[in-house]
Amino acid sequence: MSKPAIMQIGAYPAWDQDLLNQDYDVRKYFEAADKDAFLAEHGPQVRAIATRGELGASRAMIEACPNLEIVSVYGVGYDAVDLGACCEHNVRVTNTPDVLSGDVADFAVTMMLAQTRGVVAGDAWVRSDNWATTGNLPLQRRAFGRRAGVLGLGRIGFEIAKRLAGFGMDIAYSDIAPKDYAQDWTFVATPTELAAQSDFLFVAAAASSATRHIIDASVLEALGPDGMLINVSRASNVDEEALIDALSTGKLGSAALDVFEGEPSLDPRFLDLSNILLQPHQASGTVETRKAMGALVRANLEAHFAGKPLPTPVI
Ligand code: 8YV
Repeated sequence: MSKPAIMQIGAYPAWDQDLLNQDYDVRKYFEAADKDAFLAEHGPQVRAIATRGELGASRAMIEACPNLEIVSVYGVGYDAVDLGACCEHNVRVTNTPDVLSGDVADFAVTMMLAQTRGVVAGDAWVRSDNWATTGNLPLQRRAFGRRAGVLGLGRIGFEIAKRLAGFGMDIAYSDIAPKDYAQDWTFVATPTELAAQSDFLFVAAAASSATRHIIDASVLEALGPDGMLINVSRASNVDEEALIDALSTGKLGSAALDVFEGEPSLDPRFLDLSNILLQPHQASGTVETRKAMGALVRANLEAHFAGKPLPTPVI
């Protein structure tokens, strides 16, 4: 039997690529110089799209594949997949929830600790010989015992809050409604109120049109000159223009970002700010988690082509 044709939107680690190549006739969109010509040539044969969270699948891609049955996302976030187009064309969508929550939460807490204790600045201090010539690194701010807010207490937000509890922090969260599994933490109705009672504000909400710029100028102002914003969700959840303004005028103390509008490019003004920690969208980037994500992408494809229930369906 011939292998089903798959359109792959972005690169995967070699261990995933080898296994995908074994079972499918893989057409690599990301290697094509002329994307339109690629879609015209391969689209009609494609039965599945394998993509990544931040790359998704656009309406143009979906509609270029009239025989498309499923989009399998390597990532928990599926905001970049045009779900409307998928529904219209009867295309299933799967993602990779749960397997990455622990690593993303670890990384959010790592960014908080690194930024509040000046870990990156400390490394530069030693390397530039400032330690010997100028003296000690200026004093930093503590993490333990302070106030944390988590915006979006889903799978990842819950893991972040659990870790923060270990630092003796006073934890509040905001979500559509209070969560019955969050008895120890304070529910706050709005992002602005949450920011006003937080020293560290973690953004862990799944991105959608409803959450676009949910972190706006008023939330940043409420977080204040002593506050820190940590974003491990999607850039669209934060108004970057307002963030750059708040960081450069001192209305907001500092920020730590793993995600950017237009990544891997980013607004060059971020590079000129000393009160921000910049990371290359690597919160889920461990060998262990990425192997589990790749396995789940393949498990969903395999189940689909075997006519079995999908392990982690979105729609
Ligand atoms: C990945 C992600 O970095 O899970 C998501 O939604 O954005 C990330 O885990 C990405 O999908 C891998 O490229």
